Amino acid sequence: MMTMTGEQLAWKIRRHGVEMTHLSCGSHIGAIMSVADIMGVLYAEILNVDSNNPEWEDRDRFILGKGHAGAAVYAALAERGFFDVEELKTHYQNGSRLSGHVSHHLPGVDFSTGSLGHGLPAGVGMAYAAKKDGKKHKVYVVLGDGECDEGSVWEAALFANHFRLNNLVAIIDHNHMQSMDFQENTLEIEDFGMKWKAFGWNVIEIDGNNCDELRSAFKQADEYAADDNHKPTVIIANTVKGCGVSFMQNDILWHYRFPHDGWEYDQAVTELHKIKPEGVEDIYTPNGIENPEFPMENDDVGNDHTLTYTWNTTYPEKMRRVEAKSGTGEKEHRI
Ligand SMILES: Cc1ncc(C[n+]2csc(CCOP(=O)(O)OP(=O)(O)O)c2C)c(N)n1
Ligand SMILES: [Mg+2]
Repeated sequence: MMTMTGEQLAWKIRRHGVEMTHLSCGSHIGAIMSVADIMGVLYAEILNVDSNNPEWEDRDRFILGKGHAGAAVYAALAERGFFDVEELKTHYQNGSRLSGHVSHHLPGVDFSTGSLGHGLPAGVGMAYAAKKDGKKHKVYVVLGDGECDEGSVWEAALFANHFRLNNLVAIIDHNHMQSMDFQENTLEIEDFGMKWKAFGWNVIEIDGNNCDELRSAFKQADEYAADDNHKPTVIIANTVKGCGVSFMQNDILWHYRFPHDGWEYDQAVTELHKIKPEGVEDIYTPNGIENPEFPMENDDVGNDHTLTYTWNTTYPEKMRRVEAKSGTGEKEHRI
C-alpha cells in the first residue's frame, strides 16, 4: 500500500489533471475533478495492486468505464509508482502512451476504454472468470452516470446479478451531467438507486466527493461480499462535475474546455492550493501562483453554460439558464 491517504491522492489527481489538460489543450477536466476522490480512495487505500508486478495474477482489477477521464487513472498510477510522474506531461501528445482515453498500453491498466458502455461488461467478464476459477481478487468498475444510458450497462447488470458476482463493485460517478447538458435533460434516469436494486444489486448511496463516505462504502461492500451467494454491489457516488474549482463546478463548458493560459489556469491552481491537504507537494507550482491573473470584469467566467433548467433546486441562481416557473411545471427562459 502507498503512504498517501485518499484525500492526498485525490488532490494530486486534481492538480495533475489541471496541468495535463492545460499542457495538452486536452479536454474532460470536469470529469477528472468529479471522479478524483473516488480514484484517490481506490488507489491509495483499496486496490490490491503491485507496481513492481503490474501483471500479478491475483491483483484486483480496475476499469474506468468513463475512459474520457483517463488522466485521473494515469495520475493515480504514476503516483502509485507504475511509471514516472514526469511522463504525465506527455498526456494527449502524439506518440505518447498516455492517450486521451484510457489505454492498456500502460502498466497497471487492465482494459482500454473511451467508447462508453464497455467497462462494466468487461468487468463482469473478469469477475465471472475469477469466481469460476476460485480466485479471491475483486473487480472494481467506475462508470459515468451518462454512460448508464448505454444498454450494454444494463445487460451486464443482469448478468452480474444472475451469476451472483459478489466479487464485483461498480461505482457510479453520479454528477448528474453528461457531455452537453444535465442528465435529466438528456435522458432521465431517476430513481437511479431503485433501478439498480430492481436489477438485483446491493445499492449503497453516498457523497462521492467525501473520502470518509467512500471509505465506509467500500468497507460495507466488502462485508456484504463475504457471503458467496451475495450479489454485486453498486456505489452510487453523488458528485459534482468540476469539483474543486468553483468556476468549473456544474458548468458543462468544462466537459470539453481545458484551463487556458491566464486567469483560468491561475485561478484553478490558486483554488486548489486553498484546499491542499497537509503533507502534499505540488510539483508544478510548489508555492501556488505568485501573481495570479483574475478574470476581467467582462470575462466569461463560465457559470452559465448549462443549456437548461436545473435538476436540483439548490443550485445557485447564476448556474441556471432557464428557470422553472414555480408550480406550473413549465420552463421559462431567462436568457
Ligand atoms: C459510445 C459513446 N458515445 C458517445 C461518446 C462521447 N462522450 C464522451 S464523454 C460523454 C459524456 C459522458 O457522461 P458521463 O458518463 O456522465 O461522464 P462524466 O463526464 O459526466 O463524468 C460522451 C457522450 C463516447 N465516448 N462513447
Ligand atoms: Mg456524468
